[in-house]
Amino acid sequence: MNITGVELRRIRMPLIAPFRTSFGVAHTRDILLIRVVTPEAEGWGECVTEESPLYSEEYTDGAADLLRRFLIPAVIEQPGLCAARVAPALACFKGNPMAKAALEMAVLDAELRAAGMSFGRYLGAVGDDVRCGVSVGIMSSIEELLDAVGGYLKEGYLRIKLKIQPGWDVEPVRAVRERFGPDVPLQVDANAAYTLAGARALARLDEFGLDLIEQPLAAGDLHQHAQLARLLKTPVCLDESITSAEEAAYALAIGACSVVNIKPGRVGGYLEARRIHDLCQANGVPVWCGGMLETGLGRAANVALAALPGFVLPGDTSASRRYWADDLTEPFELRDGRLAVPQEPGLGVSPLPERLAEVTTHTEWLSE
Ligand code: OSB
Ligand code: MG
Repeated sequence: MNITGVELRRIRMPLIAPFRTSFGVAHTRDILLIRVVTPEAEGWGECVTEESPLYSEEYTDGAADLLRRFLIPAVIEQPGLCAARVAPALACFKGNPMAKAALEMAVLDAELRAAGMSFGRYLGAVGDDVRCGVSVGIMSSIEELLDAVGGYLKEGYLRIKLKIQPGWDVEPVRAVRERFGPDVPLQVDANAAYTLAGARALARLDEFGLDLIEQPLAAGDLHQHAQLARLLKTPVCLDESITSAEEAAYALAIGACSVVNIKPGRVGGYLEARRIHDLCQANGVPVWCGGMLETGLGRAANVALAALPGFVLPGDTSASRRYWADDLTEPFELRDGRLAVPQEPGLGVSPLPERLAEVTTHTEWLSE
């Protein structure tokens, strides 16, 4: 496959409601899209960086600069490029997994559209739908939280994830358990807001029968996570800490976690994400698909990934309307707590032209 050129496009989409985590609050998403053009087909990539480097070191303007100056030139000059060659071609540039993942996703989409094969088929999906959970942000009151959780349960979500931080942990979890009962699959995500010194507060969550606690400590604190895991009954799951299959193998070997959240952007792409899945599946470690408030493009690929057999827990693969009044693509809709895996070639969905035009704030064309 020879790349004719690449478009970098910025879009701005308002979230249906603000989303608050321990590291910040998002009202809108300013998203970088990549469109790879080849003689046979076009492919779309969605970069999952946020506007500011609060979740990880990457941020959207930085990713755009890196793609423009280094990553896109390095792939455009490769004759006969395929998605599997993208990561090796970019390996000389340090870090920046989200920018790299977006470019690999666009190349893979073009390749698969040209070949008439879906993402799910290529990645190894089994079954034609996936079980979905929902990530519920930090709210300004317990009442507001209970309303939100009640609404999501009514829509059919199969598990609830509560964002927590010091001061918003035991009380919201207790309130959700009291209102909705012990049988609702429930988990929490701290986005690295605690230190090992705060382990006592986290141990107070043990009585609520949570399925897991996600990323309680800083991304680099693998050994502290291993210590914490020994102090808690609740299984520890890592998100921010797991940046590659190698890192996942190490984290599992030292007992830093017993569950893994797989986000393709965080690990440099769908191919590395699949390697982490394979590693975990071979070791009997449950995984689930995380999310980064994606549009229908990223959602399509995540749903395909989440259909791999080792994804035994419901993902943060929520329906379009959990995020957007109008998605960029045909909306993903929840049926019996599930989203359908797209079956058409590539991502199986494309931006709706009018919607794309409406939300675009900037475009830029790069060619050899
Ligand atoms: O930690 O999983 C996270 C969103 C943005 C950044 C980090 C996280 C999240 C979510 C939302 O929890 C997941 C989603 O619904 O896309
Ligand atoms: Mg997380």
